[in-house]
Amino acid sequence: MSLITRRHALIAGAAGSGLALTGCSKILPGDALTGQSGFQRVLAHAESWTLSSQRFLLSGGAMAREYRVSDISTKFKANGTLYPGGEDYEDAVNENFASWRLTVDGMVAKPLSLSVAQIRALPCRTQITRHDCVEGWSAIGQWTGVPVGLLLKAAGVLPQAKYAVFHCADNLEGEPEKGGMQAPGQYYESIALEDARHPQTILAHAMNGKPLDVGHGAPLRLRVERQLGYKQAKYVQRIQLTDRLSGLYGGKGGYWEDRGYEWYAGI
Ligand SMILES: Nc1nc2c(c(=O)[nH]1)N[C@H]1C(S)=C(S)[C@@H](COP(=O)(O)O)O[C@H]1N2
Ligand SMILES: [Mo]
Repeated sequence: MSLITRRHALIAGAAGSGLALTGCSKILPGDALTGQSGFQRVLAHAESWTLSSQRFLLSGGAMAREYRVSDISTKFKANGTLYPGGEDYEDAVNENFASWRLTVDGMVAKPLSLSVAQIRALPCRTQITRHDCVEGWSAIGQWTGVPVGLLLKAAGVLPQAKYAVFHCADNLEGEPEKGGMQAPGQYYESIALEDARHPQTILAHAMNGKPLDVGHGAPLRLRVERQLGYKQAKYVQRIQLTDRLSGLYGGKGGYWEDRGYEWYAGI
């Protein structure tokens, strides 16, 4: 293929694969958002985020395969925690996550605190991808959410930061019936900034066109499409930017990593 044809094919691909973000904002009454500086700050970066995603693709950046609507699995197993324990999460479900907040903090110039309503109103990306769990099952689902890179841009990641850590609301019990001896612990995950800024890395709030359900991580879960299932943190409350993983929980960068799994779980 000549360079020019290839370039045209890539540009057509960029348009077709939804790298231009679409607004999710129609869902919300406008006045719910006024005076929210964190929210405005994210919006202000949307255009430059779209451009950097297109540059990523044009420079040959590798995308996970995306599927068609007809490929979506009729059954997508929910795995690990299916309902976080504790009254706080129960209360959050009962009020439809009205007071749930996502914070972005740590090594950032301007920390963010956003409600779920605000996140749903931000520019979003929709992608149909295959989820692969190490337990030996896969499923294809459609995910809609705000690009993590856009949130990071708005928070102003400091140059010394190396990782994005995703803190979850659940304390996963060990699963001895599956042969494991895992001690219970808070679920968390971490990825390199390069993966956090990948165009397909999103904080999803919808699955298959509906608000994310509790089993699949309501109200917000990570999708980092070129990695295995256990990296796809559910029930995300906080994204922390840091330069080291050693001081957090077991020190290996994730709930399963602390129990022996690989940190870089590439597919
Ligand atoms: N917070 C949290 N995130 C999690 C888990 C979990 O137990 N708690 N399980 C992981 C594993 S092993 C898999 S395969 C996927 C399952 O996602 P699903 O429930 O949407 O299928 O979530 C991952 N993220
Ligand atoms: Mo998994």
